[in-house]
Amino acid sequence: TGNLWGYGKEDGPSVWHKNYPVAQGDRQSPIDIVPHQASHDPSLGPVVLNYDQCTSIKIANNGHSVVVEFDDSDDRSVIRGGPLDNPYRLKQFHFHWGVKGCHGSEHTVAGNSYASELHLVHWNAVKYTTFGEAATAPDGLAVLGIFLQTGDDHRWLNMITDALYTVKFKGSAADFKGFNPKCLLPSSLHYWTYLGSLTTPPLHESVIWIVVKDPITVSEKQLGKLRTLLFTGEEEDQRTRMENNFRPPQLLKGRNVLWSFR
Ligand code: 1SD
Ligand code: ZN
Repeated sequence: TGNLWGYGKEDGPSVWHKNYPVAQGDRQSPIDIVPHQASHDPSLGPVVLNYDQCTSIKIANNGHSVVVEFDDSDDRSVIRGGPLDNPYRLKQFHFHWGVKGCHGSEHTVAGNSYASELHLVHWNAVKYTTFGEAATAPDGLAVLGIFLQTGDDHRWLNMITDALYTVKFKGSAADFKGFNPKCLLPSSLHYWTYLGSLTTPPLHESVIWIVVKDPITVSEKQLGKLRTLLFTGEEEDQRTRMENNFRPPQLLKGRNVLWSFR
């Protein structure tokens, strides 16, 4: 189909290095977070999210995930604090998930996977003029990662899952205004942080990762709705369900993981 990469047998994470050699680089993501090997950094403050009510614009299927995009033309929705030297603007959020409950997150904790992982992607608009420029700079992006475990229904995730029928096919998009992702976060934002990369090609080593320790809870039924999305476009004869769209943990290569909580 002319796609350079995907999550299938022939185009999945194990072959990404052929087209994207940085896949074998020194600061790749995700990683396995081993809590007792992480260092406490008492100078790390809390992360603070200033998310305005009204900056979400649309929901889209980009062929790899479902993405909610934001108006990032000003500082109305930013993350600050923690390891960040200045505010980073919210650009979009998306999810990674598996086929059945036990796998699906990208980061793992002491070797354990969660069912899914939410990524809120922010960029450094103080130092860089466009998202694209920031995405190739070592301090260009800040991604907040939230684990999803299975259990009860998550009240606010329904806002997303109810809109999925509009973006079933790759390349489809629909209006999605006024959604504040704050409702998808756990009550504590205690986190681990380390320097890494995008987890999808082009795998740029430009991300300050902030991975939140406490998961949110969503139901198996809600995850099932994510799995009704398709990797494929409306015009393609073959239909492939969107699932297992996660990259497995990469080598730490001497990096330090820091934590902020007690
Ligand atoms: O998978 C996303 C990808 O869709 C895109 O959003 C990219 C940023 O341009 O980020 C990656 S990830 O590293 O946040 N998984
Ligand atoms: Zn992601």
